[in-house]
Amino acid sequence: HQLAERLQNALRDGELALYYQPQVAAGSGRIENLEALLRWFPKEGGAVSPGEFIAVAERSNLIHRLGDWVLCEACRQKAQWKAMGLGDYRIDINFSGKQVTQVETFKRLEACMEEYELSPRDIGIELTENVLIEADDQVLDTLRRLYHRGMKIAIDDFGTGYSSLSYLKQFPVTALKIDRSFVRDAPSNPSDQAIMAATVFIGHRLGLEVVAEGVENEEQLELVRELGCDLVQGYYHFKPMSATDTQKLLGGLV
Ligand code: G
Ligand code: G
Ligand code: MN
Ligand code: NA
Repeated sequence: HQLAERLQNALRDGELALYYQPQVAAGSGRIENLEALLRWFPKEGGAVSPGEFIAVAERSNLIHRLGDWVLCEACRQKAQWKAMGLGDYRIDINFSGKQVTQVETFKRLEACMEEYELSPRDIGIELTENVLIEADDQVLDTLRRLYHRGMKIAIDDFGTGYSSLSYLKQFPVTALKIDRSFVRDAPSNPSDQAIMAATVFIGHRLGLEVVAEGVENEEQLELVRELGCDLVQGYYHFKPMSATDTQKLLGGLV
């Protein structure tokens, strides 16, 4: 595949970057955490969206090298910001399907965290429901160990997968991220509101944090606050930003 080849060269030529999108407290708007989002800036050829090139990487084995780059870069960046005294913001990393089939993925994460002298509270993990349900016992044991060491583990795109609610009691998770498809129309759509209210209820009863994704305007913010979401992430507060811009933002807060 031509795109897979371009991507392989991009990895070698340093064309990849992590962007960061803050998650804020729903009530105060205070920045709490950062989600790391992979971006590709080709020196030649057209731009490719993350959705597209991550899917291509998933179909080849490139996803492992790409994923390893992401987790090490996130650890490096977190260590740097920590050393600079730029506040205590956790960086959350996305893991895709194939990565989570291999226990080595989490071993490399732990190795990188050790290399940069990070604690389990410095880095978080985001997994989708479909990915979690396919995780084998070895991976689940590793996730449980990380969970017990205090690492935050979020279910991404919650409510859009194929799994049943029973996994919420089996799997080591600390947060639910309500998919932005529910948030988008919620102000005028009672069904979306009902699903979000139910998610907040079940999440809180299970002791989980609930994050509303894709909040783009005041109406959506008002609603997710009323419904009791703990954290908010979306363009209304911040778009994903380069490391340089994120650093400026965090520097202005200390
Ligand atoms: O940032 P954006 O919405 O364009 O991301 C598109 C998709 O790519 C989202 O589903 C997001 O979770 C995923 N994604 C972004 N960065 C990473 C990454 O570093 N690793 C993996 N596996 N997926 C990512
Ligand atoms: O699948 P995941 O939730 O990890 O994907 C996050 C993606 O959502 C990122 O690509 C990010 O760019 C995108 N995103 C973040 N905030 C908003 C928002 O307010 N509106 C929309 N449409 N996309 C958003
Ligand atoms: Mn995510
Ligand atoms: Na999501």
